[in-house]
Amino acid sequence: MLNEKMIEALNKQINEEFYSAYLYLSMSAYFDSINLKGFAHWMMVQYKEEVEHGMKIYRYLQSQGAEVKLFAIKEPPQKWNSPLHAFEETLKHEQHITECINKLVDLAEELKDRATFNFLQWYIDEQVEEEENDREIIEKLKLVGDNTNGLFMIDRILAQRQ
Ligand code: OFO
Repeated sequence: MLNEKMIEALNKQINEEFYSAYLYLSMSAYFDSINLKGFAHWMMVQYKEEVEHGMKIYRYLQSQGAEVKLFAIKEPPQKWNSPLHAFEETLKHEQHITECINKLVDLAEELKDRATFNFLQWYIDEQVEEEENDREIIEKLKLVGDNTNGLFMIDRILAQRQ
């Protein structure tokens, strides 16, 4: 049985994950509007992953007999100054999510909640991977700068994301 504090924190994290999904769906629409279909595809895959991150917590709460509570999802931005700007914002957002996960792990430790501590390890690894992916794309975007051919080359690479 989970502690009330942990149930509340996990329900808040579901909201964080669904906001992440909403943010990346908005970015997908933005990239589509500037004809960068590969970028739009990459963000659409990311959107789906974030929904799954939220649903994993949703199912975990249910498996522990705890109540799932869904809160209002805040409105994401709709425009960015450039693809580089969008990815810099993505990395910033993921760093914020990493902090949220770290706080959840701290709480699990404080409460000696071993099941949740164990459950959260997947998210720790996932955050390392997500931040690394964002940093790689940022580096590529910085390398090509204003070069349109370079940008379309990255677009073709991002189109391949499964
Ligand atoms: Fe982007 O990892 Fe969940 O939020």
